[in-house]
Amino acid sequence: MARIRFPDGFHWGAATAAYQVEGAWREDGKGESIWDRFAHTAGRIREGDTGDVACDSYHRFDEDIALLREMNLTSYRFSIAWPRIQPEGRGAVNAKGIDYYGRLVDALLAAGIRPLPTLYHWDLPQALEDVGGWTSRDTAGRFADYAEIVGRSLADRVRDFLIFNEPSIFLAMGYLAGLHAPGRRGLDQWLPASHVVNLAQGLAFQALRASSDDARIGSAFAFSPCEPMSDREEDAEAAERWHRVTNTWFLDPALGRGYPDVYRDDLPREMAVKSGDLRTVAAPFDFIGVNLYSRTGVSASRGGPLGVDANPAAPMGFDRGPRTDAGLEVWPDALFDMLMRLTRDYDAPEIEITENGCSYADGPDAKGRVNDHRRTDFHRGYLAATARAIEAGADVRGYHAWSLLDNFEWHQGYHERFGLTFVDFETGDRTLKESGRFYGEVAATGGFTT
Ligand code: GCO
Repeated sequence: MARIRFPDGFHWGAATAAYQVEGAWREDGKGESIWDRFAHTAGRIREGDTGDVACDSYHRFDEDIALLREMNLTSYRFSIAWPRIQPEGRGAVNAKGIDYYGRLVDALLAAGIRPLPTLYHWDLPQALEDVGGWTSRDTAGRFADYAEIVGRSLADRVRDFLIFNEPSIFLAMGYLAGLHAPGRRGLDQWLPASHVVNLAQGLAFQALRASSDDARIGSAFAFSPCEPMSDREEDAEAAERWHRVTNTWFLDPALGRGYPDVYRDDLPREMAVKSGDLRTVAAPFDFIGVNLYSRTGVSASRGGPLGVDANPAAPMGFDRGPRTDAGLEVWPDALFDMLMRLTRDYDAPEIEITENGCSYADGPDAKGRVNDHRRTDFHRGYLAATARAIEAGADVRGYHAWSLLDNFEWHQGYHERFGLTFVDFETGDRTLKESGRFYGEVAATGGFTT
């Protein structure tokens, strides 16, 4: 038996996102978001599910905070819905929206829990989409205005901010594959949109910094170590190219390293990069948010714009570890490897694990207990990997389980359950799962025994 220990002051947290949990989609002056529009469009979401009610956290956040307390957690990562703050994505501020997040923050602070808001977890105001969305440069300026409002309203009580959640995912799913809102498809959408998001990130960084000198600012990126699926040289090269596109496309420009040099010569033109832009995208983050679920198997391929086949999930990809219900391989070394690579490549930055978790469908047994032992095993494995990385020199300050609650899992609707808490979507009732109890013990004692 060995004792896994975490440093004193380590942040023990759980994460959610506005559209996935809040519900109240048109209450108190909230504007329509691209996710409202998308989910209300027939055929987009599994079984026609929507986030109209979701976990009803807009009305039930006291229960959410009670769960955080029951698990002894010290950090809550949630996101702010831009269309609650500016219903049309520009102009006048909706006081009721600001008031909602102010009340949430105050209640967290009163419970001794650090608020960690994300400014953008994918719910762009539909009014901005109607005039070009993330492919329009103007959206970057609108996002900076919104960031300024959030800073002005909350920075007196909130110190830690995340700007974006997973730009690589929302752009790939929403602008390349068309599976997420706003359902656009094509490299000619993805390329300019990814540059506008980088511009927005730089401008929002400046706006938040202006609201408070000691704000601690980061973004949460989707990371997944890219591993060649064979020992062929060309697969190794493909894996490295894919790493630079998926893992660092939104990090390197922010840190002054420009766009990863992996693509075609005419890239800057296709992305509509203008002179001076590489200064605007600068965002010298105080910490890097790491969202990580699994590793990605990569092989060279003649098809596809990057000459790469990348397989994070079933039926392709690696399958040495067991698979979660979402088809991802359980592979704790993925987290260790990624933390160490960031530590090496970026000079030991401060890191917060902003998401890590798994989907399993377990529900209540006859006694009402949810014995989701596979989720407990998952967190044991990834937490042990985190502790190992800290010992090896990674500066990891916190860990946030995705998710506090079972919630609306994007185009999969309510089909995938990622929560430490079971949610009955008929009644909204919440039941802490056994994995939540385990995690609560870890948070209370600063470690666990293997
Ligand atoms: C993401 C988002 C979350 C998801 C989670 C599970 O990573 O896609 O940040 O909103 O719900 O990752 O897929």
